[in-house]
Amino acid sequence: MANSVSGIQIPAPLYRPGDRPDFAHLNIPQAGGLPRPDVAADAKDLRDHAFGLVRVLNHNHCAIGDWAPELSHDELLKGLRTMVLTRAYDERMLKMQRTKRLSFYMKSLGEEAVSIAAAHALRDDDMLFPSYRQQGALIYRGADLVDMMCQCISNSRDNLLGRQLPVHYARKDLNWFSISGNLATQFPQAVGWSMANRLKGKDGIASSWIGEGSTAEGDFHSACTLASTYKAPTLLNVVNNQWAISMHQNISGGAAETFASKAIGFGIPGIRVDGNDYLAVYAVTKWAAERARAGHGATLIELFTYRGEAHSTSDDPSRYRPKDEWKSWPLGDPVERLKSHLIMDGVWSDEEHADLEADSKNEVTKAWKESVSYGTLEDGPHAPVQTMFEDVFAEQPWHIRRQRQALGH
Ligand SMILES: Cc1ncc(C[n+]2csc(CCOP(=O)(O)OP(=O)(O)O)c2C)c(N)n1
Repeated sequence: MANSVSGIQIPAPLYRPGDRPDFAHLNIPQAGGLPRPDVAADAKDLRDHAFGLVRVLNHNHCAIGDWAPELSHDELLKGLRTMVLTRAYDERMLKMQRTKRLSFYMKSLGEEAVSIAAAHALRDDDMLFPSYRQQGALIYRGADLVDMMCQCISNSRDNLLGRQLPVHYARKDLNWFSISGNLATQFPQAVGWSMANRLKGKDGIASSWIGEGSTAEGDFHSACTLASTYKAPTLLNVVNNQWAISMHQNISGGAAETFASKAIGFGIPGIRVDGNDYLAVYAVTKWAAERARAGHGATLIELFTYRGEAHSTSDDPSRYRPKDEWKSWPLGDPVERLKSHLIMDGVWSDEEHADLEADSKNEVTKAWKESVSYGTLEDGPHAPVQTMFEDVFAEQPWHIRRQRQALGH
Protein backbone atom coordinates (compact mmCIF):
# COMPACT_ATOMS: atom_id res chain seq x y z
CA MET A 1 0.00 0.00 0.00
CA ALA A 2 1.27 3.52 -0.73
CA ASN A 3 0.09 7.10 -0.39
CA SER A 4 1.16 9.77 -2.80
CA VAL A 5 2.12 13.36 -2.01
CA SER A 6 2.73 15.53 -5.10
CA GLY A 7 3.51 12.39 -7.07
CA ILE A 8 6.01 11.13 -4.50
CA GLN A 9 5.13 7.63 -3.32
CA ILE A 10 5.05 7.06 0.43
CA PRO A 11 4.63 3.37 1.28
CA ALA A 12 2.40 2.58 4.26
CA PRO A 13 1.77 -0.64 6.16
CA LEU A 14 -1.39 -2.54 5.30
CA TYR A 15 -2.64 -2.56 8.87
CA ARG A 16 -2.65 -0.05 11.68
CA PRO A 17 -3.80 -0.32 15.34
CA GLY A 18 -7.43 -1.41 15.48
CA ASP A 19 -7.34 -3.15 12.06
CA ARG A 20 -7.73 -6.90 11.75
CA PRO A 21 -4.48 -8.16 10.19
CA ASP A 22 -4.83 -10.57 7.32
CA PHE A 23 -1.77 -11.90 5.50
CA ALA A 24 -3.72 -13.66 2.75
CA HIS A 25 -1.99 -11.47 0.17
CA LEU A 26 1.40 -13.02 1.00
CA ASN A 27 2.41 -15.71 -1.42
CA ILE A 28 3.54 -18.52 0.90
CA PRO A 29 4.63 -21.51 -1.19
CA GLN A 30 4.29 -25.10 -0.02
CA ALA A 31 7.26 -26.73 1.75
CA GLY A 32 9.64 -28.73 -0.42
CA GLY A 33 8.96 -26.81 -3.64
CA LEU A 34 12.42 -25.41 -4.39
CA PRO A 35 15.36 -27.61 -5.39
CA ARG A 36 18.65 -27.56 -3.48
CA PRO A 37 21.21 -26.46 -6.07
CA ASP A 38 24.83 -27.54 -6.18
CA VAL A 39 26.93 -25.30 -3.93
CA ALA A 40 29.00 -24.32 -6.97
CA ALA A 41 25.89 -23.17 -8.91
CA ASP A 42 26.10 -19.94 -10.87
CA ALA A 43 24.28 -17.09 -9.11
CA LYS A 44 22.33 -16.31 -12.27
CA ASP A 45 20.71 -19.76 -12.14
CA LEU A 46 19.30 -19.13 -8.66
CA ARG A 47 16.71 -16.46 -9.40
CA ASP A 48 13.81 -18.63 -8.18
CA HIS A 49 15.48 -18.88 -4.79
CA ALA A 50 15.57 -15.09 -4.47
CA PHE A 51 11.85 -14.69 -5.17
CA GLY A 52 10.54 -17.95 -3.71
CA LEU A 53 10.78 -19.25 -0.15
CA VAL A 54 12.77 -22.26 1.00
CA ARG A 55 10.58 -24.26 3.38
CA VAL A 56 11.16 -27.72 4.82
CA LEU A 57 8.45 -28.29 7.46
CA ASN A 58 5.01 -28.80 5.91
CA HIS A 59 1.62 -28.25 7.55
CA ASN A 60 1.74 -31.81 8.96
CA HIS A 61 5.09 -30.99 10.62
CA CYS A 62 6.99 -33.37 8.31
CA ALA A 63 10.37 -32.42 6.82
CA ILE A 64 10.11 -32.72 3.07
CA GLY A 65 11.98 -31.91 -0.14
CA ASP A 66 15.57 -31.48 -1.27
CA TRP A 67 16.43 -29.09 1.52
CA ALA A 68 15.39 -31.43 4.38
CA PRO A 69 18.66 -31.76 6.35
CA GLU A 70 19.91 -34.97 7.90
CA LEU A 71 19.98 -34.08 11.56
CA SER A 72 19.79 -36.42 14.52
CA HIS A 73 17.00 -36.04 17.05
CA ASP A 74 19.60 -35.09 19.66
CA GLU A 75 20.78 -32.22 17.50
CA LEU A 76 17.22 -31.00 16.94
CA LEU A 77 16.44 -31.30 20.62
CA LYS A 78 19.49 -29.15 21.39
CA GLY A 79 18.10 -26.54 18.98
CA LEU A 80 14.68 -26.68 20.63
CA ARG A 81 16.15 -26.43 24.13
CA THR A 82 18.22 -23.42 23.13
CA MET A 83 15.19 -21.68 21.64
CA VAL A 84 13.13 -22.28 24.78
CA LEU A 85 15.98 -21.12 27.03
CA THR A 86 16.50 -17.99 24.92
CA ARG A 87 12.80 -17.16 25.20
CA ALA A 88 12.89 -17.64 28.97
CA TYR A 89 16.01 -15.44 29.19
CA ASP A 90 14.35 -12.69 27.11
CA GLU A 91 11.18 -12.85 29.19
CA ARG A 92 13.09 -12.51 32.45
CA MET A 93 15.26 -9.66 31.20
CA LEU A 94 12.20 -7.73 30.03
CA LYS A 95 10.68 -8.11 33.51
CA MET A 96 13.92 -6.93 35.09
CA GLN A 97 13.96 -3.86 32.84
CA ARG A 98 10.35 -3.09 33.73
CA THR A 99 11.27 -3.17 37.40
CA LYS A 100 14.30 -0.91 36.78
CA ARG A 101 16.91 -3.60 37.42
CA LEU A 102 18.40 -2.94 34.00
CA SER A 103 18.22 0.08 31.77
CA PHE A 104 17.35 -1.36 28.39
CA TYR A 105 16.59 -4.67 26.68
CA MET A 106 15.79 -6.16 23.25
CA LYS A 107 13.86 -9.43 22.86
CA SER A 108 14.03 -11.85 19.95
CA LEU A 109 10.53 -13.36 20.32
CA GLY A 110 9.55 -15.19 17.14
CA GLU A 111 13.05 -14.91 15.67
CA GLU A 112 14.80 -17.60 17.72
CA ALA A 113 15.26 -20.02 14.80
CA VAL A 114 16.89 -17.30 12.69
CA SER A 115 19.94 -17.20 14.92
CA ILE A 116 19.97 -20.59 16.65
CA ALA A 117 19.57 -22.76 13.54
CA ALA A 118 22.29 -20.68 11.85
CA ALA A 119 24.70 -21.10 14.78
CA HIS A 120 23.93 -24.83 14.61
CA ALA A 121 24.88 -24.95 10.90
CA LEU A 122 28.15 -23.04 11.34
CA ARG A 123 31.47 -24.17 12.80
CA ASP A 124 32.73 -22.80 16.09
CA ASP A 125 35.70 -21.18 14.32
CA ASP A 126 33.38 -19.28 11.97
CA MET A 127 33.26 -15.66 13.09
CA LEU A 128 29.86 -14.16 13.87
CA PHE A 129 29.07 -10.47 13.31
CA PRO A 130 25.58 -10.24 14.80
CA SER A 131 23.04 -7.50 15.34
CA TYR A 132 21.42 -7.01 18.73
CA ARG A 133 18.76 -9.70 18.16
CA GLN A 134 20.90 -12.86 17.84
CA GLN A 135 21.31 -13.65 21.54
CA GLY A 136 20.09 -17.18 20.75
CA ALA A 137 23.24 -17.84 18.71
CA LEU A 138 25.41 -16.71 21.62
CA ILE A 139 23.56 -19.07 23.96
CA TYR A 140 23.90 -21.86 21.38
CA ARG A 141 27.66 -21.23 21.29
CA GLY A 142 27.79 -21.89 25.01
CA ALA A 143 27.77 -18.44 26.62
CA ASP A 144 26.96 -18.58 30.31
CA LEU A 145 23.70 -16.76 31.08
CA VAL A 146 25.34 -15.23 34.15
CA ASP A 147 27.98 -13.56 31.95
CA MET A 148 25.30 -12.25 29.60
CA MET A 149 23.23 -10.86 32.47
CA CYS A 150 26.27 -9.23 34.06
CA GLN A 151 26.92 -7.40 30.77
CA CYS A 152 23.31 -6.20 30.80
CA ILE A 153 23.60 -4.78 34.31
CA SER A 154 27.21 -3.56 34.02
CA ASN A 155 28.27 -5.01 37.34
CA SER A 156 31.73 -6.08 38.48
CA ARG A 157 31.62 -9.22 36.29
CA ASP A 158 30.69 -7.34 33.07
CA ASN A 159 33.44 -8.39 30.62
CA LEU A 160 32.92 -5.08 28.76
CA LEU A 161 33.51 -3.00 31.91
CA GLY A 162 30.30 -1.00 31.53
CA ARG A 163 31.30 0.44 28.17
CA GLN A 164 28.50 -1.03 26.09
CA LEU A 165 24.74 -0.72 25.98
CA PRO A 166 22.97 -3.80 27.45
CA VAL A 167 22.67 -6.72 24.97
CA HIS A 168 25.63 -5.43 22.92
CA TYR A 169 27.73 -8.44 23.84
CA ALA A 170 31.32 -9.06 22.68
CA ARG A 171 33.04 -12.44 23.16
CA LYS A 172 36.41 -13.07 21.60
CA ASP A 173 36.55 -16.56 23.09
CA LEU A 174 33.30 -17.50 21.31
CA ASN A 175 34.19 -15.84 17.98
CA TRP A 176 31.45 -13.30 18.56
CA PHE A 177 32.35 -9.85 17.26
CA SER A 178 31.35 -6.78 19.35
CA ILE A 179 27.79 -5.75 18.52
CA SER A 180 27.63 -2.24 17.19
CA GLY A 181 24.72 0.12 17.87
CA ASN A 182 25.40 1.77 14.52
CA LEU A 183 23.25 -0.24 12.16
CA ALA A 184 24.81 -2.35 9.39
CA THR A 185 28.47 -1.60 10.21
CA GLN A 186 28.93 -5.31 10.91
CA PHE A 187 28.27 -6.22 7.25
CA PRO A 188 31.45 -4.72 5.69
CA GLN A 189 33.39 -5.73 8.81
CA ALA A 190 32.34 -9.37 8.27
CA VAL A 191 33.36 -9.24 4.62
CA GLY A 192 36.76 -7.75 5.50
CA TRP A 193 37.35 -10.29 8.27
CA SER A 194 36.47 -13.21 6.01
CA MET A 195 38.90 -12.00 3.35
CA ALA A 196 41.71 -11.51 5.87
CA ASN A 197 41.11 -14.95 7.33
CA ARG A 198 41.21 -16.54 3.87
CA LEU A 199 44.42 -14.69 3.07
CA LYS A 200 45.90 -16.28 6.19
CA GLY A 201 45.10 -19.66 4.64
CA LYS A 202 42.28 -20.54 7.05
CA ASP A 203 38.87 -21.86 6.02
CA GLY A 204 36.75 -20.25 8.76
CA ILE A 205 34.04 -18.04 7.24
CA ALA A 206 32.14 -15.01 8.53
CA SER A 207 28.41 -14.71 9.06
CA SER A 208 26.66 -11.43 9.75
CA TRP A 209 23.07 -10.38 10.43
CA ILE A 210 21.25 -7.11 9.90
CA GLY A 211 17.55 -6.26 9.93
CA GLU A 212 15.72 -5.49 6.69
CA GLY A 213 15.49 -1.81 7.73
CA SER A 214 19.29 -1.69 7.86
CA THR A 215 19.57 -2.59 4.15
CA ALA A 216 18.75 1.08 3.54
CA GLU A 217 22.19 1.90 4.99
CA GLY A 218 25.15 2.43 2.65
CA ASP A 219 27.10 -0.23 4.55
CA PHE A 220 24.74 -2.91 3.20
CA HIS A 221 25.55 -1.89 -0.37
CA SER A 222 29.31 -1.56 0.14
CA ALA A 223 29.41 -4.96 1.84
CA CYS A 224 27.58 -6.57 -1.10
CA THR A 225 29.95 -4.90 -3.58
CA LEU A 226 33.05 -6.01 -1.67
CA ALA A 227 31.72 -9.53 -1.20
CA SER A 228 30.85 -9.80 -4.88
CA THR A 229 34.14 -8.40 -6.20
CA TYR A 230 36.40 -10.49 -3.98
CA LYS A 231 34.21 -13.62 -3.63
CA ALA A 232 34.50 -13.16 0.11
CA PRO A 233 33.52 -16.20 2.18
CA THR A 234 30.72 -14.39 4.00
CA LEU A 235 27.08 -15.08 4.82
CA LEU A 236 25.07 -11.89 4.61
CA ASN A 237 21.85 -12.49 6.54
CA VAL A 238 19.01 -10.01 6.23
CA VAL A 239 16.42 -10.67 8.92
CA ASN A 240 13.14 -9.46 7.46
CA ASN A 241 11.00 -9.30 10.58
CA GLN A 242 8.60 -6.88 8.84
CA TRP A 243 9.35 -3.89 11.08
CA ALA A 244 12.27 -1.52 11.69
CA ILE A 245 10.95 -0.05 14.94
CA SER A 246 7.76 1.63 13.58
CA MET A 247 8.85 1.60 9.94
CA HIS A 248 7.25 -1.13 7.85
CA GLN A 249 9.49 -3.26 5.60
CA ASN A 250 7.95 -1.75 2.48
CA ILE A 251 9.93 1.46 3.11
CA SER A 252 13.42 -0.11 3.06
CA GLY A 253 12.31 -2.73 0.51
CA GLY A 254 11.23 -0.07 -1.98
CA ALA A 255 9.98 -1.50 -5.24
CA ALA A 256 11.98 -4.70 -4.84
CA GLU A 257 9.76 -7.73 -4.48
CA THR A 258 12.02 -9.39 -1.90
CA PHE A 259 15.18 -8.46 -0.01
CA ALA A 260 16.93 -11.59 -1.34
CA SER A 261 16.42 -10.29 -4.88
CA LYS A 262 18.67 -7.33 -4.08
CA ALA A 263 21.57 -9.81 -4.39
CA ILE A 264 20.91 -10.30 -8.09
CA GLY A 265 22.35 -6.95 -9.09
CA PHE A 266 25.54 -7.79 -7.20
CA GLY A 267 25.88 -11.15 -8.96
CA ILE A 268 25.76 -13.13 -5.74
CA PRO A 269 23.10 -15.72 -4.84
CA GLY A 270 20.10 -14.44 -2.89
CA ILE A 271 18.06 -17.07 -1.07
CA ARG A 272 14.82 -16.35 0.73
CA VAL A 273 13.99 -18.73 3.55
CA ASP A 274 11.14 -19.29 5.99
CA GLY A 275 12.81 -17.86 9.09
CA ASN A 276 10.41 -19.65 11.43
CA ASP A 277 11.33 -23.08 10.07
CA TYR A 278 14.37 -24.29 12.04
CA LEU A 279 15.19 -26.97 9.49
CA ALA A 280 15.02 -24.60 6.54
CA VAL A 281 17.22 -21.98 8.22
CA TYR A 282 19.73 -24.70 9.12
CA ALA A 283 19.74 -26.11 5.58
CA VAL A 284 20.16 -22.78 3.79
CA THR A 285 22.90 -21.64 6.18
CA LYS A 286 24.72 -24.96 5.71
CA TRP A 287 24.48 -24.60 1.91
CA ALA A 288 25.80 -21.04 1.95
CA ALA A 289 28.59 -22.00 4.39
CA GLU A 290 29.68 -24.93 2.20
CA ARG A 291 29.64 -22.66 -0.83
CA ALA A 292 31.74 -20.00 0.90
CA ARG A 293 34.20 -22.53 2.32
CA ALA A 294 34.66 -24.08 -1.11
CA GLY A 295 35.69 -20.69 -2.55
CA HIS A 296 32.47 -19.81 -4.42
CA GLY A 297 31.88 -16.62 -2.46
CA ALA A 298 29.14 -14.93 -0.47
CA THR A 299 25.40 -15.55 -0.25
CA LEU A 300 22.72 -13.10 0.79
CA ILE A 301 20.06 -14.88 2.85
CA GLU A 302 16.71 -13.21 3.54
CA LEU A 303 15.12 -14.71 6.65
CA PHE A 304 11.41 -14.11 6.35
CA THR A 305 9.97 -13.78 9.84
CA TYR A 306 8.02 -11.51 12.18
CA ARG A 307 9.17 -9.47 15.21
CA GLY A 308 6.80 -10.76 17.90
CA GLU A 309 7.64 -8.13 20.51
CA ALA A 310 8.42 -4.45 20.73
CA HIS A 311 11.61 -3.30 18.99
CA SER A 312 13.17 -2.66 22.40
CA THR A 313 12.03 -1.65 25.86
CA SER A 314 11.94 1.96 24.57
CA ASP A 315 9.29 1.14 21.96
CA ASP A 316 5.50 0.82 22.09
CA PRO A 317 4.27 -1.10 19.02
CA SER A 318 0.58 -0.64 19.95
CA ARG A 319 1.00 2.86 18.49
CA TYR A 320 1.75 1.67 14.97
CA ARG A 321 0.57 -1.92 14.38
CA PRO A 322 -2.36 -4.15 15.36
CA LYS A 323 -1.83 -5.72 18.74
CA ASP A 324 -2.34 -9.30 17.61
CA GLU A 325 -0.49 -9.08 14.31
CA TRP A 326 2.09 -11.72 15.30
CA LYS A 327 -0.71 -14.20 16.12
CA SER A 328 -1.89 -13.93 12.50
CA TRP A 329 1.57 -14.42 11.03
CA PRO A 330 1.13 -17.25 8.51
CA LEU A 331 4.54 -18.83 9.22
CA GLY A 332 3.68 -19.45 12.87
CA ASP A 333 6.01 -19.70 15.84
CA PRO A 334 9.44 -21.34 15.35
CA VAL A 335 9.37 -23.03 18.77
CA GLU A 336 5.91 -24.52 18.24
CA ARG A 337 6.85 -25.73 14.78
CA LEU A 338 10.01 -27.56 15.81
CA LYS A 339 8.24 -28.93 18.89
CA SER A 340 5.39 -30.32 16.72
CA HIS A 341 7.90 -31.88 14.33
CA LEU A 342 9.66 -33.67 17.17
CA ILE A 343 6.36 -34.82 18.70
CA MET A 344 5.32 -36.13 15.30
CA ASP A 345 8.62 -38.03 15.09
CA GLY A 346 7.84 -39.65 18.44
CA VAL A 347 10.81 -38.23 20.35
CA TRP A 348 9.09 -35.43 22.27
CA SER A 349 5.80 -34.78 24.07
CA ASP A 350 3.72 -31.89 25.40
CA GLU A 351 4.63 -32.98 28.93
CA GLU A 352 8.35 -32.96 28.21
CA HIS A 353 7.97 -29.58 26.59
CA ALA A 354 6.17 -28.16 29.62
CA ASP A 355 8.97 -29.52 31.82
CA LEU A 356 11.56 -27.94 29.54
CA GLU A 357 9.83 -24.55 29.82
CA ALA A 358 9.73 -24.83 33.62
CA ASP A 359 13.38 -25.96 33.81
CA SER A 360 14.46 -23.11 31.53
CA LYS A 361 12.68 -20.56 33.71
CA ASN A 362 14.37 -22.02 36.80
CA GLU A 363 17.78 -21.94 35.11
CA VAL A 364 17.25 -18.27 34.24
CA THR A 365 16.06 -17.41 37.75
CA LYS A 366 19.10 -19.12 39.24
CA ALA A 367 21.40 -17.26 36.82
CA TRP A 368 19.79 -13.94 37.74
CA LYS A 369 20.31 -14.57 41.46
CA GLU A 370 23.95 -15.35 40.84
CA SER A 371 24.38 -12.31 38.55
CA VAL A 372 23.19 -9.81 41.12
CA SER A 373 25.61 -11.31 43.64
CA TYR A 374 28.32 -9.63 41.49
CA GLY A 375 26.58 -6.26 41.78
CA THR A 376 23.41 -4.50 40.69
CA LEU A 377 22.88 -1.71 38.21
CA GLU A 378 21.86 0.70 40.95
CA ASP A 379 24.33 -0.08 43.69
CA GLY A 380 27.23 -1.73 41.89
CA PRO A 381 29.98 -2.61 42.29
CA HIS A 382 30.74 -1.56 38.72
CA ALA A 383 34.05 -1.59 36.87
CA PRO A 384 36.67 0.60 38.62
CA VAL A 385 36.59 4.19 37.31
CA GLN A 386 40.18 4.13 35.98
CA THR A 387 39.26 1.36 33.53
CA MET A 388 37.45 3.92 31.39
CA PHE A 389 40.84 5.30 30.37
CA GLU A 390 42.27 1.94 29.40
CA ASP A 391 42.33 -0.25 26.27
CA VAL A 392 42.16 2.47 23.63
CA PHE A 393 45.63 3.99 23.37
CA ALA A 394 48.87 1.98 23.62
CA GLU A 395 50.37 5.13 25.12
CA GLN A 396 47.98 7.49 26.82
CA PRO A 397 48.02 11.01 25.30
CA TRP A 398 48.55 13.89 27.68
CA HIS A 399 44.94 15.11 27.71
CA ILE A 400 43.62 11.66 28.68
CA ARG A 401 46.29 11.40 31.40
CA ARG A 402 45.21 14.80 32.68
CA GLN A 403 41.53 13.76 32.80
CA ARG A 404 42.47 10.58 34.64
CA GLN A 405 44.53 12.54 37.18
CA ALA A 406 41.67 15.01 37.64
CA LEU A 407 39.54 12.07 38.74
CA GLY A 408 42.22 11.07 41.21
CA HIS A 409 43.53 7.98 39.35
C1 LIG B 1 23.06 4.16 11.61
C2 LIG B 1 21.89 4.07 12.54
N1 LIG B 1 20.72 4.68 12.22
C3 LIG B 1 19.65 4.60 13.05
C4 LIG B 1 19.74 3.94 14.24
C5 LIG B 1 18.53 3.87 15.19
N2 LIG B 1 17.91 2.54 15.09
C6 LIG B 1 18.27 1.56 15.95
S1 LIG B 1 17.49 0.12 15.61
C7 LIG B 1 16.66 0.79 14.30
C8 LIG B 1 15.73 -0.07 13.48
C9 LIG B 1 16.44 -1.19 12.79
O1 LIG B 1 15.54 -2.03 12.14
P1 LIG B 1 16.00 -3.32 11.37
O2 LIG B 1 17.29 -3.06 10.68
O3 LIG B 1 14.88 -3.78 10.52
O4 LIG B 1 16.32 -4.37 12.52
P2 LIG B 1 15.35 -4.96 13.65
O5 LIG B 1 15.44 -4.05 14.84
O6 LIG B 1 13.99 -5.07 13.09
O7 LIG B 1 15.91 -6.30 14.02
C10 LIG B 1 16.98 2.15 14.16
C11 LIG B 1 16.42 3.02 13.11
C12 LIG B 1 20.98 3.34 14.55
N3 LIG B 1 21.14 2.65 15.68
N4 LIG B 1 22.02 3.40 13.69
